[in-house]
Amino acid sequence: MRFTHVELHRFALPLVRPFRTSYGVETARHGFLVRVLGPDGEGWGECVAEVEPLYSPEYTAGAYEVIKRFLLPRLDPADVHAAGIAERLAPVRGHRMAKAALEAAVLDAECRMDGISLATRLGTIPRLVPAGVAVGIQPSVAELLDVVGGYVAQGYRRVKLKIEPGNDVVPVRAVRERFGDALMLQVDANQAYSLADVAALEALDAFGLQHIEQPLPEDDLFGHARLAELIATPICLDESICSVRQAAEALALGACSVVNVKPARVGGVLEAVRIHDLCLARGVDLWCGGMLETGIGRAANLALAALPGFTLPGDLSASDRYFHRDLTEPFVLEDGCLRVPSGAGIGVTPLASALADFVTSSETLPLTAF
Ligand code: NPG
Repeated sequence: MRFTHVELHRFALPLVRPFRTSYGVETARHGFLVRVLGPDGEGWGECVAEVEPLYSPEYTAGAYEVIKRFLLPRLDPADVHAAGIAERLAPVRGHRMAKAALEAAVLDAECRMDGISLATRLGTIPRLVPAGVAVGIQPSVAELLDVVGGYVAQGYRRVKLKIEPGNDVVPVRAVRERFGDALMLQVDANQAYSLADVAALEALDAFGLQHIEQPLPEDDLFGHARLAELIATPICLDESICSVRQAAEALALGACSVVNVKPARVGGVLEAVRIHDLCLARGVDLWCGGMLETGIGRAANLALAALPGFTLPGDLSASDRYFHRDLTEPFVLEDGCLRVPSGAGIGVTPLASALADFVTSSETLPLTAF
């Protein structure tokens, strides 16, 4: 496709409730949208990097700068193809969230031009996808039970609790006791433990968890493999897996038996599809992670999660779990599921009124041949 301009729109969107993890608290999403435009059409993507580099080394202002200074100049504006973008941008090391946002916008534009949904392009059909919900660390067990109870009543198909050392066995036991064994329950540690904490992690074996996500530091595949021998709860990796190669490596080492894939973390939805294909071929359970996306990022994640290898509900929740108002028409729960948009591309666009209210600055960058 031919593109002449790229727009970057920074936004600030308050969260309905603070989201506390082992690495910090968030009260609002501060991200930016990428819009590619040209004579052949336009498309939207969302950059999910966080304000501070606490979940991963990337952060919002850095991703913005990288797109402007290093990624856009590498595109040939007369001939941009989503399938070739990753290779084109490969000389720039890392910065996968920045690359993923740009690829997402181009992919959306291509699908819109072809009049097909992103789900169709990825090889599946728009359908209902089971919705899961991630629950931040709460100030007390009573508040945790209230929050989880609200989500269970809404029909979420599984619940993920954020945990940290000292804030694990007690809340998990309380949730299990209140909501029973039928609730699909998993925990996410965001790298907060070490092998020295094996006793606490072993204690979680009593609660029939679907899995524990990323207990140890991201670069410790051997540690995860060792831990897998010491505890019964299956291990899922998130931060450790940034490419299909790393996914294959983690599986080969026995570092995990479940995979979380986030397009942003692995450099784009097309690499995420390669991880899907690997997990499907190996019979490994897979689910789609979330990074508090607005409707723009969520729509793309939903299209991905409609692929057959996504065997577990993802961190894909309705808009009202995150925001009072989304940037797009809201995603709503339908019998514990979210509907993959069937319109062309990601099937949604930002609402002008939401952009007017939540965009804090916009910039238009001409694309010039280099
Ligand atoms: O539903 O989008 C969601 C949130 C799911 O817990 C969630 N995301 O560590 O996986 C995570 C966490 C996260 C949020 C990571 C924001 C990075 C940014």
